[in-house]
Amino acid sequence: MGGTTEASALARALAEAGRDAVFSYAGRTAEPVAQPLPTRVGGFGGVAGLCAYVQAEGITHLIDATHPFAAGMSRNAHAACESLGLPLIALERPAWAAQAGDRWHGVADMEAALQALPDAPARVFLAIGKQQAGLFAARPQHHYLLRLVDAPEAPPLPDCRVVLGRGPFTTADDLALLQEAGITHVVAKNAGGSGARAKLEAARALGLPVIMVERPILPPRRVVQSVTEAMAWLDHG
Ligand code: 3Y8
Ligand code: NAP
Repeated sequence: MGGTTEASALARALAEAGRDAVFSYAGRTAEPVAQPLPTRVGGFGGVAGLCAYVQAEGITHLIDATHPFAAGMSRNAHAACESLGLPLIALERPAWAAQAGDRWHGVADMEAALQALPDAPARVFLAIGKQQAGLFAARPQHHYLLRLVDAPEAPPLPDCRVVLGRGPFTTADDLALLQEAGITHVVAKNAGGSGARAKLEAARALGLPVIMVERPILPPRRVVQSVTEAMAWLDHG
């Protein structure tokens, strides 16, 4: 189950090893990056749909390489594998940790991120995608810079500017973006990994505060942090 840089790296390793595997996208973006494996796109239809798919396809192992904030998918994968007795591991990168010079304000969820913004008008880089951007309409006094994968049908917020980008991003580009947009605050999810870290490096360089949303709590499952470990698990279970 893909949708991350690590999932794409795992797909390459599986293809190179000639393993019988299928890659799964939710279908959130218009043109997801092509994978070197047979690929399915779209939801399964909840836990029951996932169980039916696994049985119909004769799936023997499930690797949840979804983004740490794809909590619904991870919970469903865990429930389906529990009920079927199917081997499951998560391929998950470590959370980011604040470094010297970082000005992070940790919050539990996106609602708390909204509350953490100042009352006085600010210029906020909302690097959280599209699905939760609407929450920030409750604080219309700020200017929002949004980075999305696909162009939205309508502006997601009253005072906003949208830039399009799929990532992985570079520090130089994010530094230029934050400076040129006169950003005063960054809102980010603790995605971990390398694909979205650039904005944190840029914020540190500019001394900007980052409102960092912690990861959702997921059910206990076996987690590996590298493609090598995931491949070894497939070979030895
Ligand atoms: C559809 C597949 C690869 C995978 C690349 C990673 C890196 C770039 C960073 C910022 C943050 C954000 C967002 C982000 C990152 C990687 C990785 C990662 C964050 C694609 C992809 C799919 C999605 C879905 C999309 C969400 C959105 C989130 C944009 C492909 C590009 C903000 C998460 O328009 C929408 O509805 C977008 C929805 C879920 C979060 C949201 O709530 O809006 N990802 N992202 C996957 C599917 O359909 O199953 O289109 O090619 C994958 C990647 N996104 O192979 O190189 O590994 O994390 N994705 C966040 O971290 O906050 C961007 O802009 O700084
Ligand atoms: P989510 O809220 O956890 O899941 C909602 C529903 O979307 C799931 O119940 C499932 O539908 C479907 N779904 C999610 N991921 C899927 C996958 N890989 N294959 C098939 N169906 C999937 O999901 P999300 O947070 O929107 O994430 C969607 C995709 O974007 C995932 O691939 C994730 O890795 C990627 N992504 C998400 C984020 C993020 O910030 N959330 C960031 C980067 C990449 P059914 O119930 O119908 O099966």
